[in-house]
Amino acid sequence: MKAKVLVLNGPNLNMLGTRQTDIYGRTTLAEIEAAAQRHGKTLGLAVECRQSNDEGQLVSWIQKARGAVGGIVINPAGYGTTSVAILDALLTCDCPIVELHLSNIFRRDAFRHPTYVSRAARGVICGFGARGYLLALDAIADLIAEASPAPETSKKPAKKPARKSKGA
Ligand code: DHK
Repeated sequence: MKAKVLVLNGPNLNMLGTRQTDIYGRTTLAEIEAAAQRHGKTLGLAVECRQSNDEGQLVSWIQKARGAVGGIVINPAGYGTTSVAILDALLTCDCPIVELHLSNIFRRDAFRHPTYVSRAARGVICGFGARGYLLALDAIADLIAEASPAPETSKKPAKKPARKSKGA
């Protein structure tokens, strides 16, 4: 069965393609999601994408994902630096979490980092634009593969020949 990966996008990311294109690029969220789903297929992952401008909605989706997905990619957008609630929800999940930002937040205003989400994330990808989502899926696919037990390859040990009883 394909492992499921949830790709979550926070506030204002529904406006990608027209919003501050010098920073976030011209790729729309629909294009990013389609590319993520295509890339997921090549990695053997079932990618489910969701976006919300509401903190509570994002928290509810993370709660539902708990135990049901093999990994989470999250671009928390503005909630990264404000939402303890999203951090707490992520901390309840055992699966690998990758935090993602289209822009390199470390080259931008200091208030954009650090983020709360980083405390729950296995790693952070930022500054690679829309390509970052594909990199995040690569990372999640590797982490899932590493965590799953390798298939049995060794042959059963050969049976010891039965000992001849004395006098036989
Ligand atoms: C997107 C946002 O909306 C900002 O609030 C973050 C992030 C950066 C991004 O680069 O994807 O600070």
